[in-house]
Amino acid sequence: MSVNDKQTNKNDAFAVTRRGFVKGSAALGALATVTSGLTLPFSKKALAIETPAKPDEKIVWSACTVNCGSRCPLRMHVVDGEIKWVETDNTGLDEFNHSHQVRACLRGRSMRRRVYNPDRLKYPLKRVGKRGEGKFKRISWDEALDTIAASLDDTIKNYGNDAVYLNYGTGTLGGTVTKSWDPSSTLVARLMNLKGGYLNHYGDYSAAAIECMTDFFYGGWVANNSMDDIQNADLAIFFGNNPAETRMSGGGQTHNYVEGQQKNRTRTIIIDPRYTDTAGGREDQWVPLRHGTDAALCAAIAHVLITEDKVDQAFLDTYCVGYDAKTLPASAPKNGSYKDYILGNGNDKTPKTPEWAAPITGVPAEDIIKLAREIGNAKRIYITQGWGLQRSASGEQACKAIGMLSLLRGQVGLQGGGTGLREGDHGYPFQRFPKVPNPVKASIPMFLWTDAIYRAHEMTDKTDGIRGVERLQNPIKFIWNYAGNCLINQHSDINRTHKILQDEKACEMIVVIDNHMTSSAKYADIVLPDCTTSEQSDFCMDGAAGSMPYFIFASQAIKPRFECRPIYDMLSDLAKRLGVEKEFTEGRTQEEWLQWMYAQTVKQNNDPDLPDYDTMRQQGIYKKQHDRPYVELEDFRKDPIANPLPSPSGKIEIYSEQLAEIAATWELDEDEHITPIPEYHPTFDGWDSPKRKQFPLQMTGFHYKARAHSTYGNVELLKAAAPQEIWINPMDAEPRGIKNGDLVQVESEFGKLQVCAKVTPRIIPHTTALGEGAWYAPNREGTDMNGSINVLTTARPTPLAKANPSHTNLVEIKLLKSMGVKA
Ligand SMILES: Nc1nc2c(c(=O)[nH]1)N[C@H]1C(S)=C(S)[C@@H](COP(=O)(O)OP(=O)(O)OC[C@H]3O[C@@H](n4cnc5c(=O)[nH]c(N)nc54)[C@H](O)[C@@H]3O)O[C@H]1N2
Ligand SMILES: Nc1nc2c(c(=O)[nH]1)N[C@H]1C(S)=C(S)[C@@H](COP(=O)(O)OP(=O)(O)OC[C@H]3O[C@@H](n4cnc5c(=O)[nH]c(N)nc54)[C@H](O)[C@@H]3O)O[C@H]1N2
Ligand code: SF4
Ligand SMILES: [Mo]
Repeated sequence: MSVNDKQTNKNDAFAVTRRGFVKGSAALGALATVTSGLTLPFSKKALAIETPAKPDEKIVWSACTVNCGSRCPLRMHVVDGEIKWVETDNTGLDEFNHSHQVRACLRGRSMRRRVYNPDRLKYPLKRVGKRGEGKFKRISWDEALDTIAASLDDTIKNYGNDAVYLNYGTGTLGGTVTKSWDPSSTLVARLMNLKGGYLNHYGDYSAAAIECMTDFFYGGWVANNSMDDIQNADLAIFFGNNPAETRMSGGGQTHNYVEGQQKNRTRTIIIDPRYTDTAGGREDQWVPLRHGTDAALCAAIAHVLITEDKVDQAFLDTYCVGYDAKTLPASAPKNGSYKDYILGNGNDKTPKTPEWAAPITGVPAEDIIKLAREIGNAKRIYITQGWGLQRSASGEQACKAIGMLSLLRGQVGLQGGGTGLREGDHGYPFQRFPKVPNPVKASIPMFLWTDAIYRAHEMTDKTDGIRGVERLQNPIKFIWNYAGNCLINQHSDINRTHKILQDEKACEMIVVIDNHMTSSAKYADIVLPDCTTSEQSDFCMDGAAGSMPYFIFASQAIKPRFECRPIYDMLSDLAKRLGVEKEFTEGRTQEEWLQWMYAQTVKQNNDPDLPDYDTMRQQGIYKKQHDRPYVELEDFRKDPIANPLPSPSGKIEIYSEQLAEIAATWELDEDEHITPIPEYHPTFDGWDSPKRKQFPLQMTGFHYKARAHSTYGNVELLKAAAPQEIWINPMDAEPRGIKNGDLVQVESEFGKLQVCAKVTPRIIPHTTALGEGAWYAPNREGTDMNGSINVLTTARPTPLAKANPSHTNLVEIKLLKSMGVKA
């Protein structure tokens, strides 16, 4: 399982997993190893630097549950029922690979400013203006819930349960009762499934392309060794992976990366169009490359490895299918192997030499050769990839192409090696809120939810990747939007979404459940004000942890503000109106559910160090230590016959017959490529697109330390610490008269925004970069004034996964106002 926002399945060892598969999954790895783990119980080795509480002050353990890939405890200092200040973990030894402190980042430490933010939702609201205008009137909880119940009944009666959709939302995915992702594990899903179900989606904004590709490559979700395994490698390569920003907590990967790299002085190479904070002087080399060209770079590296005889042939013969003619499936063309493609014996007759790749990637041929030789000569190579490069127009190809490098060098299943995919880690198995199965079988690719509002009737398995049924029966008429800002802010092409949501006859009802008046909340018909984590109790987890899995008991620190109610209470009330209250609550309160989940966890783990419920509440965090980093697919490596992969061949499918079948049967556009082996092809809106005449600059996005997506985006202090700005190289800024700090307009085919320029050689020429998640704030002309990237992005999906190519964009930038700021 991956280390990421989507830790659900990893820790969720008692639940049915979507990403985890049975053999070699981290979920089971965790179960298998946790009992042999080295334990550093809280009480024995704690190094508590307790800030003395004032007489009238209480300290309550809470947590930050946002989707940032980490998970942090917060210790709330409460006086007179108000949070006065926020600290973080102060337990455990501050040592690598021991019970280290899980320290919150600057965002979590500013939680007070989110709880007491002026944007806080106070009461249930009903829309009175147009969708998006933000005009609402206050209504009672009774009116809000009655309206929703009536609308749900109507929708189900008039269309069917498949007209009800649970929009993607990750705002509180770190909770258990409050969990907002994946949709099937939310309380909204529980309620809907008791009423006949809802339209499913598969994939997500994070990793849809790599998830889809690993299904064909490995037969299911596969992660990588945990990042602390870098201490066992000679060479570490980070393809578009930036843990210093995307895994910021002290409990997470950035800690493992920094400490592990230091421990072994592991040579580290960063491959990214930007010089990232993860590079930040710790790297040995930065290889800047053009966005969307990793597949070409990897093909050229493979060319050097093959021609210089650095390939682990025995590994490829034993564990893989389709590297060369020896293991190529009978159905494949004779010259269809990966080796044929690389050496130029395939249909394109083009050897993928470094000289071929240089003009595509922007990386000089001699640098590619040097890089390939380093890979060829290292014994243990920890190759890891982030997800930015697969959030691109050909993301499926890029992630598989990178995965190939670890295969060519036979690194899979070895300590200090890995799969070349995204880092995994040990998890602590924790009982989740029980799920109710969804009777509706239809499932859409998550990125196509807006399409399912207005063109559902034409969406089939072969045109739009519909699963479970051949074609959709009903358009989406009712949207639940719980803890998400994807109704507008986080979904691509905001101007398009805006238009689709304007039609109140198309999608008839939108319910938003949030803490703040976000840009998505402005599109709601009914807004329900939710409690924050500080205002209720929950178990919190699902953060990247390497060899130290942990969970947090977050207790209620303050009373609910205004008329906010916890999700469990509001949905229990709605369940009553829908006639399923007994089934929904099973007679338990939220606190009783927490007790139940904890009791189940204690029972199923058989872990003598787990404290009793009340002690756990006092203790706040429970940490478990493993004796070594997590190794993905270790069992498969040891014995591939006894532990086959769930792929059709039981092996790693470099050549996938399933993909060949899809390529032959799906309806694809001229510029869309699905291939059974990983290949590089030019893509729409890529570096060589004809559109560059009008929009000459590539623009990638990135996940920014200022926010977790849009969450924390309304905290002024954070905005000042890490301002929203577009990165542009001096070579591109100068001819446009742009200096550092100047106000610029960024325009794409889809829209316009204003933002300040960061003129820096940390981004390659002809590419710009903008952090995603700023709050959409259009002026009257529709130009966004806050630098919200999705006014510029495309709603066109990737060919195979039908995923969001959020980082593949073409723009032009012009100076609006010189600010006279010195660089
Ligand atoms: N252009 C571009 N777009 C992107 C991306 C990109 O890289 N580029 N990244 C994509 C990715 S990977 C993701 S995961 C998505 C993320 O998109 P979202 O899942 O929408 O994430 P957030 O923007 O953080 O929105 C979370 C919402 O939950 C709310 N919230 C927080 N805590 C609570 C709570 O306790 N209760 C309730 N009810 N609400 C709460 C917040 O106020 C916020 O409105 O964005 C995607 N969009
Ligand atoms: N602070 C913070 N942390 C977060 C989040 C957040 O919003 N804020 N979001 C969380 C979530 S939900 C997710 S899914 C993850 C996202 O994690 P990622 O998807 O890994 O993060 P990104 O920043 O989108 O991309 C990582 C790097 O890829 C680079 N990149 C872009 N295009 C290419 C390319 O074509 N090739 C190569 N080699 N590199 C490229 C970017 O410049 C960036 O430095 O982060 C999580 N962590
Ligand atoms: S935003 Fe992430 S890293 Fe920061 S405190 Fe919250 S959970 Fe931790
Ligand atoms: Mo994500």
